[in-house]
Amino acid sequence: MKLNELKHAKLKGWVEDAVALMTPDSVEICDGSKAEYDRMIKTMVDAGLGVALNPDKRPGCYWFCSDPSDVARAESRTFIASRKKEDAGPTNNWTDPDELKATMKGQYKGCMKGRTMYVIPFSMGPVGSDIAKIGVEITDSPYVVFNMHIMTRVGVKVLDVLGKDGFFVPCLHSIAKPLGPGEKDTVWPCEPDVSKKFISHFPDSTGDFKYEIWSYGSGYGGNALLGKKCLALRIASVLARDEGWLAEHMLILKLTNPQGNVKYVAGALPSACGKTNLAMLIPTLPGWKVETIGDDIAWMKFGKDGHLYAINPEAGFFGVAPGTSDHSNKSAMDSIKKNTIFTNTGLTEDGDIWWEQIGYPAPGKTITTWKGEKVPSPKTDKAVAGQEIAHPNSRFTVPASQCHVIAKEWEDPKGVPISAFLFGGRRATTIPLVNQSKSWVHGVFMGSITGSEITAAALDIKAGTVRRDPFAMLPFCGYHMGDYFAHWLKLGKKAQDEGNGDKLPKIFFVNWFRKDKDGKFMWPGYGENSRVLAWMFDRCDNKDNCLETPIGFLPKPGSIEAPAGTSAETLAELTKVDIDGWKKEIADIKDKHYSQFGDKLPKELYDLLDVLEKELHA
Ligand code: GTP
Ligand code: SPV
Ligand code: MN
Repeated sequence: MKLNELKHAKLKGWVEDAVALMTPDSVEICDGSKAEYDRMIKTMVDAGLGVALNPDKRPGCYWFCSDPSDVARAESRTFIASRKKEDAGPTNNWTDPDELKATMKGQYKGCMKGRTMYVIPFSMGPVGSDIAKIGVEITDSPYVVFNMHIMTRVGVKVLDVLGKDGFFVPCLHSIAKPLGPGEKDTVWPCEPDVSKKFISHFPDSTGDFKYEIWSYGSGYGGNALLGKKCLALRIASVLARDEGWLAEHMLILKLTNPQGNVKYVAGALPSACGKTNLAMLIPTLPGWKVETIGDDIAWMKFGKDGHLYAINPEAGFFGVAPGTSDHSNKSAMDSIKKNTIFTNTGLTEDGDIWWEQIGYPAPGKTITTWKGEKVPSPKTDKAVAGQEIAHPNSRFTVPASQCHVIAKEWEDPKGVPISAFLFGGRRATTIPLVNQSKSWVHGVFMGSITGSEITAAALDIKAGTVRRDPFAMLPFCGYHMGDYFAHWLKLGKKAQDEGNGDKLPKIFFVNWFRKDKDGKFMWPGYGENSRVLAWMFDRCDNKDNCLETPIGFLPKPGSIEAPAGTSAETLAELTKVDIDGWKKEIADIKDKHYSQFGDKLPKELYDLLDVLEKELHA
């Protein structure tokens, strides 16, 4: 399709302006077809930037490696450029939107020389459904085009829904590597100087568009696939605030108990803290079943019946590769046997992928690392820090429809009614295995104080140290985090005022990541997490399986059976109140976390912190 065939005048004008600014050699409007997908991959493979994997082992699969500067989200280069600084809040980077646009326009000037500009119309959510939102991404990266094909719904059908004047979020993206005459890419093209990358959001611009996303210099993941974190979380969270719904960094799963009763659970865990794994979990508890609705993002609205309904706005999974094995996540391993894009994993001699903790040692004498170096194949699959074969944030991109445990209702535009929320993080100490909130407000309190060890999913911060990541939304909330807490409180209060308080999801906090004094995980995790899901399921039915404590409702002894290999003492340790640990936790929240929100912090939350402090000292 050609540019002049676009029927939507505003869209056409926007693309024409981008062409004038970025001066690509040609322009293509993407149709979302399989032929287009194949052609984009071929462009990269022919240029030597990707490798077709062995079709006997991984049919339809490809291996790509990025520049070492471009392996994860760049949080320090992510901006919420609201008109007023205070609307971005203390947890976001802010720059004046006019200044930022002026800077970025300077960078965008001529940035697509020698390349094709692709225009990708995409839908987050089933095409044409009331809850879906349309975006259009302009990019000069074929890699972005085929990943967007998998992660979103792309194509002409989206333009049909847009019609002549439908709403869309413009998403501008360039890898920032113009080509001179005759010049060819020899490595992953991007801006290698991290300080020149930008992932900018304009949530309330007054120009032609109210919401805009401008990304420059990175071709990787959430920096470049702009439907995901940029649109479906940062911009959508602003829309959700204004329109009374929720856009969250949450997996959605369908849980069926041995009696055949179903509940849907949505869970927020920070990046690389277990959402994909939980969404596809294979229960070790007999008779229980987990099916997947989504693994990263949930959009939720109240239905007329007072229940909160969730959809997964995405169409694929962009999952963390290392740690994925037949033991930890067989459903993911089965899903990625074909038609999958692998980025920054290792490449074996026989044309297959490999990563740390894949469950078997690398075959063959040598293996190619994500940096393209041939090294001796490791004899075990254990990770060795600093000698990674796969980058710790290496990922697979796979269509959700290829997942064997995808729930049949995963694309239902109505969504699924949520019975329980879980929040959690990666905490070596203090935080128990599971803890139920005493009320909606207490649940919001729990979400607001979430702490987690930093993982490799973000580029420029130190992995391993604990930071507060409220609701797992720290890098993804498009406005002031204090207002975000207030939004959650407001939705709960509204439901209660309308007599629907009992239909609100119950709220839980989980921690799979406690460690013993030798640094070993105390809880086996993965499939064994089904024991916690089962306990939560019964809690939703008000079963007598808990004890009230100052921090919340903890499992009654015996209500969760210890998995094989976990002693009763360990389980008791995991489910008790660590009074000293919590005292430290509270001091940290007061001094370093809540203090930054000033009078934007809802009083109810501060009050709960005071109550908790008093009870722990009593
Ligand atoms: P994003 O895609 O970055 O949002 O990550 P995610 O939250 O989906 O995390 P994912 O499920 O991909 O897990 C990240 C890492 O945590 C992987 O290496 C997993 O093997 C590991 N992991 C997941 N669940 C568990 C668990 O229950 N216990 C332990 N010890 N590790 C886990
Ligand atoms: C995350 O970091 O939470 C991800 C990966 O899901 S990315 O799409 O790169 O943001
Ligand atoms: Mn994520």
